[in-house]
Amino acid sequence: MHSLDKKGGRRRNADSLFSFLLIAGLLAFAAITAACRDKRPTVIGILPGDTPADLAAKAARVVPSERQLAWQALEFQAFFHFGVNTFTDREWGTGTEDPKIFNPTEFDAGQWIAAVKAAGIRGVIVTAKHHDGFCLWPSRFTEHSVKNSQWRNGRGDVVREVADACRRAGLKFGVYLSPWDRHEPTYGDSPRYNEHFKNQLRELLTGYGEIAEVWFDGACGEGPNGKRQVYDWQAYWDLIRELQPGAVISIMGPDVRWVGNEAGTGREIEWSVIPVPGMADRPADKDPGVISGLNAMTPDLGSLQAIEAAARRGGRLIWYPAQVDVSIRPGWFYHASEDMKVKTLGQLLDIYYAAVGGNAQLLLNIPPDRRGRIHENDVLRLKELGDALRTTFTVNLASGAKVSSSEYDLRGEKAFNTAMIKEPLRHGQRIESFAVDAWDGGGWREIAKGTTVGWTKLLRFPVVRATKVRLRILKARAAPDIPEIGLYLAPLLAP
Ligand code: FUL
Repeated sequence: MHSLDKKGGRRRNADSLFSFLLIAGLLAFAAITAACRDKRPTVIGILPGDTPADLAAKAARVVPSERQLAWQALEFQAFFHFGVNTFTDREWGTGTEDPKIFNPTEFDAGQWIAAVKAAGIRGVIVTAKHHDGFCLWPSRFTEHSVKNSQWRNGRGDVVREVADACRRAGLKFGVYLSPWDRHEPTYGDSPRYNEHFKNQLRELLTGYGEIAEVWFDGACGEGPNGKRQVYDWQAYWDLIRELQPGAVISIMGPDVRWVGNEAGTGREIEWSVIPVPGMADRPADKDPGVISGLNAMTPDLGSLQAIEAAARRGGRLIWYPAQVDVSIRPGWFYHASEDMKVKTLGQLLDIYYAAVGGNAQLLLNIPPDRRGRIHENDVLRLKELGDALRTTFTVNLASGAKVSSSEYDLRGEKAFNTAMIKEPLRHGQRIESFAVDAWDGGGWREIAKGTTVGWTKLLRFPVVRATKVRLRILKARAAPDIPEIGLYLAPLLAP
């Protein structure tokens, strides 16, 4: 009995040990799988030996970082170019301007934010320092700033007031800090200027609450005999990651790329997965080769052919989404002579549909005037734009539709002229081409088609009346997650 018990007891012990190990093993396996899922690579090496199928599979596995996803979800942001140029009527200052000329008479950051919020804008970026070196905040590291202006007797801080107004209104806040500085005497003395630049960055990153985006301009007009500054990008990026880990670093940065023009047009085919030269295992923010190795103006950046060509040289695939920056007026800064040249509602809608509806984020510049206010003409246009977008996108005629595979039963006949397709990007960007069909009672009729989808694809077409629609994925790099679809009736604009 005893021995039996013992044996039985031992067997029971062995059984429970086995079950314990099995469960522990399964749990460990699940944990490892989950960890791998969470840490799916945002960079994947590509090699000359990779086949087109290998490359498509690799491209489909690159995913955005959390900060990139949050940035993409903003969709539409405002740029504010404001500074000494506003008072000299120039686009690029020389750096020799007297700070006293900066004197907005009715400065009102709340008015800026209300104006852009009316357009549906969700974040803003202010030119804390443009190429002329004049700082809109009272930097401790230069005399060339608001502290030596007449505005508020030198006690004002534009960056603070805009940041506070954003917070009150629930908008994200970001800063443009021009690396090129025509005023700063240390510019061109590379190590000293790099320290100076980091000091200024630190002030902005620690003194104004959450910063959602840091925008580094690539422009430098020094010319052949000009100063040559070697920027320490890695040090700038490390500082941002340390002090504002949620901020994306744009243009001369690893998180967001310039779409390649300032006209408000994106690419018809816009991939967020882009091949860049550099070390296969190096995250984009640990290798400034990302910005030196990519020409953002190249028409085809992310097709499989572009990836194949890049793979022959060796490199890596990174998540590098596009931002479309464009001004509501011809210039970036305010010029009274452009008061009648504010883009029309039709032009702004075209830009919005191409950018936000073309897998990019729209950064629309609205320059405050010499009063320190957004001019009435721009305010009106922003409101018109917001009204048009709200009228269009408030009622989704496909919501509540009965969905079977990718067919949407609209529960009765609906009239629509706009479609929205969204690809769940958490798992990567995969769709290469698609078509939308409507059921006209007797059969399916193609009403729209397109190439890449990504964050959002917006399609406009003549009014369609249908009881059912379906989405056909024609080509994908890997099986895509089920896309979301929206159908809308946009009001017709008066010509
Ligand atoms: C350019 C600058 O030179 C312009 O002045 C403006 O700031 C634009 C957004 O970027 O590179």
